[in-house]
Amino acid sequence: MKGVVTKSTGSWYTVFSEEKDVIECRLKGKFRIQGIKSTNPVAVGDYVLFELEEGKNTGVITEILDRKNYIIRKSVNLSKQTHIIAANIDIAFLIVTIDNPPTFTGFIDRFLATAEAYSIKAVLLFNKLDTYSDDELSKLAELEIIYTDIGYQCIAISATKKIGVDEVQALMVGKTTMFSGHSGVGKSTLINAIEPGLNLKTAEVSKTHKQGMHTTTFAEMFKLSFGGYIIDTPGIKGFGVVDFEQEEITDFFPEFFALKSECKFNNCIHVNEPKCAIKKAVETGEIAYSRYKSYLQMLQGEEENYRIDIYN
Ligand SMILES: Nc1nc2c(ncn2[C@@H]2O[C@H](COP(=O)(O)OP(=O)(O)OP(=O)(O)O)[C@@H](O)[C@H]2O)c(=O)[nH]1
Ligand SMILES: [Mg+2]
Ligand SMILES: [Zn+2]
Repeated sequence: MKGVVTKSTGSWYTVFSEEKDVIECRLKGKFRIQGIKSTNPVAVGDYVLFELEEGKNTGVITEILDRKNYIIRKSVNLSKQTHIIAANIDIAFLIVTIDNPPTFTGFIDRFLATAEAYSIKAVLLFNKLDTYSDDELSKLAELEIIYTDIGYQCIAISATKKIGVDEVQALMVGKTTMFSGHSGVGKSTLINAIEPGLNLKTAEVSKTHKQGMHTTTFAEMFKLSFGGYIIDTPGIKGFGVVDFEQEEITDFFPEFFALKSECKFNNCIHVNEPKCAIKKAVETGEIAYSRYKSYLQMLQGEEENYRIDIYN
């Protein structure tokens, strides 16, 4: 039987199938997927083949079908292990809040670069619009210009006041989409606004630390009544990128990629080389300085420190 993994909690996988509706499955033996060393061989969104276990209400996953794509990150803790966030996604929405909690450009750019690397369409949602001060509104406008200019759709929304939610929903119809972002940005709240029947657990952001409470603890995929699936994910602290080659990082920044043929050296990494079109574009303001800074950090393999404000 064929099904799709909607949730994974350690050794058990919840699989949704036409024949059986929902069934809890385990993995058969040892599973290894070529080329990926990850903590989870099977991810939410994976299509799998499974067999029923005799005399039980459970199943055994025997095969993972080819993935259209997947998005992976390196945990920023000591283990350095990689984790597949989700597979077979049509759009990865990154939910950003300017404050409460703050989402900085280093984090946004790592997420976008990773989506580029794995050929996944990414859209930025700026949530909690109802709470923005004038300063925050101008920061929002600045970010919207930066990201729209380089080809990313940006939507300013309020999940609680239902501003812009219809526009997000329209993009989700008939697709498998994913909400990602720091804890407390409103991923689960937005899903509740779009599909109220799901009634997902949400929690207030800590007032003293401006951080979310890590309310959602496992990625989970839900079927949408208007067609399609949404994957809610647990808040992520940092987004460690997975071993990119220095030279290929340019290709994951679309506005760099568009200019790189104008660099004097075709293996230019845009740091110390003369006649570098990217550095020149940063000087003239054609490329945003925050993007260049994120690029340099990724080049140096630095883990982003998401508490440092790098809007400027
Ligand atoms: N004012 C305002 N509050 C919002 C909005 N969206 C979400 N919130 C609040 O933000 C808090 C966190 O929301 P959650 O939906 O739990 O956030 P999450 O991204 O799912 O967080 P994790 O599950 O911890 O990753 C809750 O108190 C929500 O009510 C919004 O548009 N405006
Ligand atoms: Mg949540
Ligand atoms: Zn260059």
